[in-house]
Amino acid sequence: MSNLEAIYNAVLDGNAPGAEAGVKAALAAGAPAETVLKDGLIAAMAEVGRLFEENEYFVPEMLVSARAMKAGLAYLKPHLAEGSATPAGKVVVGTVKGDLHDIGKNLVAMMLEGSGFQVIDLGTDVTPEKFVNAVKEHKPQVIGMSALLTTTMPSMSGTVKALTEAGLRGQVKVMIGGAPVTDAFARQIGADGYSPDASSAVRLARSLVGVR
Ligand code: B1M
Repeated sequence: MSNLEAIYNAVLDGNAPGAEAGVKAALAAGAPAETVLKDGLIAAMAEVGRLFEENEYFVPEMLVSARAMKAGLAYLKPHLAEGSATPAGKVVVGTVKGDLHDIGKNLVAMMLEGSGFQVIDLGTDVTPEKFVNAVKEHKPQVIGMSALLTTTMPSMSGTVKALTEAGLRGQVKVMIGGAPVTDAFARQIGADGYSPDASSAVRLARSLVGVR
């Protein structure tokens, strides 16, 4: 079994030490961090989602798989950082109100930090008011919202409205992402951009703050 298969199986089995050991072994064998992420960890979570849809996995299985993914991700974090000497800007990130999914958001935060952004992570279940208060307090150039549930996507629109009502919309760019989110939805709610994954989120944030 290859190291990537070992990572994939460990995440599917909810085996956190196995996922971490697999990531360690794959990196030691020379696999690029991006490959370990995409073909090992992310591929496994996609399969977990499929199994959940097919009623083969239930919430407890999803939860232990998520823990295993996080264990692998924690070890991978320093290897994903692209590193940049110039501070690129400040970004406030969070998963929107009612939504507890944080793996993708954490990945985006990690990649942003790695490319030189200062990241203020508000965590999960973040209300529009909390985003507004964070903009007042931290004065970021960008806020980044993540949603994994179709039912929580409207909270992104709520946050854009709350920023407008607070007179802050002109001071901060808004970027959004998450599996059910689309470019069309971003345009519909008046966000400044959407990205489908963590690498493109970094490119988007850099373009929003005018850093090449
Ligand atoms: Co949930 N869940 N879940 N879940 N879960 C999904 C999202 C689901 C699609 C599964 C399915 O049915 N196939 C489904 C949503 C259906 C829908 O809305 N249409 C679902 C459901 C239904 C639920 C519950 C309602 C289940 C229940 O209780 N009956 C419940 C809701 C809880 C809540 O949030 N209130 C629930 C709970 C959970 C767990 C807690 C068990 C766990 C989350 C643990 C955690 O995050 N700490 C969980 C998991 C793990 C999943 C799946 C299997 C995996 C999500 C994940 O981590 N993917 C997911 C199925 C799936 O997505 N295939 C599913 C890996 C991650 C790297 O990808 O998050 O997409 P992703 O992030 C990507 C991009 O989207 C993008 O970049 C990331 C990296 O490339 N991105 C951004 C994300 N945010 C971005 C922000 C940006 C830019 C890009 O800019 C700011």
